[in-house]
Amino acid sequence: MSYREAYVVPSPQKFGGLERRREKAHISILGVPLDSTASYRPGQRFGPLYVRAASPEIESNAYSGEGFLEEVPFYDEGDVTVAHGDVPESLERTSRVVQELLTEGRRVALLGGEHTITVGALRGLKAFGARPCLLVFDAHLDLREDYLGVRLSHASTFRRALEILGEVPTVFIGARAFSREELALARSRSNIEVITPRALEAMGTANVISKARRALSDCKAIYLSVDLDVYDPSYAPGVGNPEPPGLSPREVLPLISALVDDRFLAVDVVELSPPYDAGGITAVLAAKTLQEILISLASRTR
Ligand SMILES: [Mn+2]
Repeated sequence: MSYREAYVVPSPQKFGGLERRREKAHISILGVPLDSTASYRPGQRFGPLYVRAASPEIESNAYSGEGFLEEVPFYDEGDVTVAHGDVPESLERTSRVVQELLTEGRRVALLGGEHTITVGALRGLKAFGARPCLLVFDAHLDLREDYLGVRLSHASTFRRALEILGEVPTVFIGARAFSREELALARSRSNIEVITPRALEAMGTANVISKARRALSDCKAIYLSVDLDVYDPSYAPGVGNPEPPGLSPREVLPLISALVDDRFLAVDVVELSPPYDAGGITAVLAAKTLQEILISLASRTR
């Protein structure tokens, strides 16, 4: 029995509303409905469901490119069976399934779930034999050693990532909320770039793209993580830890489209909390974001 058969349950709704043949797909969508360490606004366990429900209701064309979702050879595997309350076990299952999908020659697009799921995904990449650089869209740095004594916390995601991967080149875009210690850690590492919303405004999108490309130029593999709280809360109110002011979709989507290339083995879109999603607009934006990622990935990996 494969790990997928053991730990993944099909979702009643497929991303994009599209029924696909698994054999013909080389990108797998994998929901991870974990919200065990949510510290402020829980409900991320409903994230994958609400993104899938919103996804068929938007047009399928890319915002920044020429592609369409129906041209992307993806398959929606369903959701990892999260062991609610047992974060290590939930991450272990995520890691095993991600490793297995990569071994089958697939790329993996994870749908959160709280940001902690990234740790499970990165362990899976490492077990697969990859040591990816990181491209992160997030209001936060998530570099705390622990959060209120909890080491496997959504607030410590990239501290754990540094332990798993070592000091890989890492680019944070949209970061604006951090502790003094997190900022000091980021500044002490020459291969960590932090591009705040104010820096983005001052530099302009084209310069941010060049800077990020330079920082990631030596990477053989890259992992993209999009925490929906990178967006301004007016666009994305339904997240675990909203932090004003943030980026607009007109800034984020073109950056994603410009930076994603064939080195991206896995990606995630995390932190949607539907119970706090006034008007359901964050779920729609999450669907749009994942769609943009998938189209960019497919157009550069043919
Ligand atoms: Mn965040």
